[in-house]
Amino acid sequence: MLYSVRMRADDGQRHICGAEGIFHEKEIHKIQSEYLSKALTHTRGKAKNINFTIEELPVVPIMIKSLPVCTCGEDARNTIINLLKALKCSNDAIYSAIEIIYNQNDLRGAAIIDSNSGLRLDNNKSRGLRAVRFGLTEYASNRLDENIRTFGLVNTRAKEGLQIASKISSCPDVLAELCVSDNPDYTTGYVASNKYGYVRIPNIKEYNSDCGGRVIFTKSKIDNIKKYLEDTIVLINEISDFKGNVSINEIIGSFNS
Ligand code: PML
Ligand code: MG
Repeated sequence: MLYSVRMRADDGQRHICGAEGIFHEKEIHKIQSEYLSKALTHTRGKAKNINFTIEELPVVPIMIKSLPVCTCGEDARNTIINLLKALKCSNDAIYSAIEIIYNQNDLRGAAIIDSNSGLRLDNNKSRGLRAVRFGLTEYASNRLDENIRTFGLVNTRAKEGLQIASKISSCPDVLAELCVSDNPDYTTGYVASNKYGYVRIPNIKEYNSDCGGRVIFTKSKIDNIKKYLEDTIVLINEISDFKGNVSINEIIGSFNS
């Protein structure tokens, strides 16, 4: 039997952290204690409320492949803007996303932005929409660990980031996602899309800043996205290729030639 295990922690006022996955019954104890340690030792501060949701999956999950991964070490702001422009997000949409990510420090889920008008479609400023009910098969989890080791990435961060980005991009209404970790000591973020994959961007924010969050760019109505992100159960059963450092021109150029 498979279970969705989710944790969310706050300090009474501000979001501290969350974690999530799909696991066999025999793994739940171990995972719950890992999530508890994460909440109690987080660099955003001391958790005062820690909530767990553990539920048996009511239906068989949709199986997907993770996004391909690369890293672009060029100027972070230019990389974000160039990738999002190449994905046909308007300037208004790109600048509203940057404003949300860099000027807000309490966004728990993802802000949803119309990729043309740049208007924010979800109506709860600090909540956003949280993508939940996703995980990895044991095979995919081991393959992902191997790749993360080979490419010298930070295991927990990249592992969580790639899973959530792969679920979000598998939603047919999503054009792109921009993510900056809200952890003050983690300064690598990404732009994810079906077209260009999961492009990791180092130095995306200042060290010690607790800004961050996720913005999802869409062309459709909020309802379609909300249902998919919150309710559809997605399990990653295959891991796509990993690459090392790739230039922005190679990323964008290889699709336009
Ligand atoms: C987070 O901490 O919530 C976001 C993780 C971003 C991961 C970027 C990476 O691949 O290293
Ligand atoms: Mg975080």
